[in-house]
Amino acid sequence: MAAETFRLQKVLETFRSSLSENKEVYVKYYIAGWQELVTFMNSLGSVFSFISKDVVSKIQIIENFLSGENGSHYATIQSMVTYELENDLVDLTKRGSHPESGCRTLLRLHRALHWLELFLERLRTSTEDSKTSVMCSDAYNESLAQHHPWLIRKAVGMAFCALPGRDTFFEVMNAGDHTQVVALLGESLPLIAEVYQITEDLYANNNLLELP
Ligand code: 1PW
Repeated sequence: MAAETFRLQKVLETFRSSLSENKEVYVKYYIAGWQELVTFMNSLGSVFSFISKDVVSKIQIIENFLSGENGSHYATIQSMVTYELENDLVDLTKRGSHPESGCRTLLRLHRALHWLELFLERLRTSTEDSKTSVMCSDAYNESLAQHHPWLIRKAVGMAFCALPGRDTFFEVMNAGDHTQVVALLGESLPLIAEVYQITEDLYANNNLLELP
């Protein structure tokens, strides 16, 4: 169990802080947003631990870049992409001397953010008899699954089956009653979607969407 309690409000706040005035994405807050989501996954029980472990290790890789000697180049996703590309720090076609570049690591989180966005949108518009496992796997099949090999898809599918029900999800979000959670989701989702789209366009313009 996580020591810290999750609050949906904090996710909203970190993603809000991640957007600069000229629509660049601050890596520090993007990662902080993910950190919150890890706390969320951990509150859902141990079935999610293999998923959150991978996310945690990716957060760590990016944090190491941020606190390293070239950290200033990692201030925004935009500056990271420019810096890594200009300095040949990205394996573009197959994994070689830069297997864990900031660009490829963040791309994994970026793809997962799309899943999260689709899932939270389903949760927001769900009804009492909607099943979290179905919402989660529909969102997954529409997004992240295309990037995962069979074995991972199987394991992820199994984790979904063990998910708690809709009421527990709403409770874990820790943002008041159902109506309040739905309202907060309605406020958070456009922000998450905007951060996602900015990153998607940046990666697309630089041909980085298929980094190995
Ligand atoms: C209920 C809210 C949950 C939202 C969190 C979504 C996180 C999804 C992460 C799935 C991870 C499954 C296990 C790890 C798979 C890795 O192989 C994969 N990582 C991701 C984040 O997709 C790809 O990373 P890799 O192997 O290319 O380093």
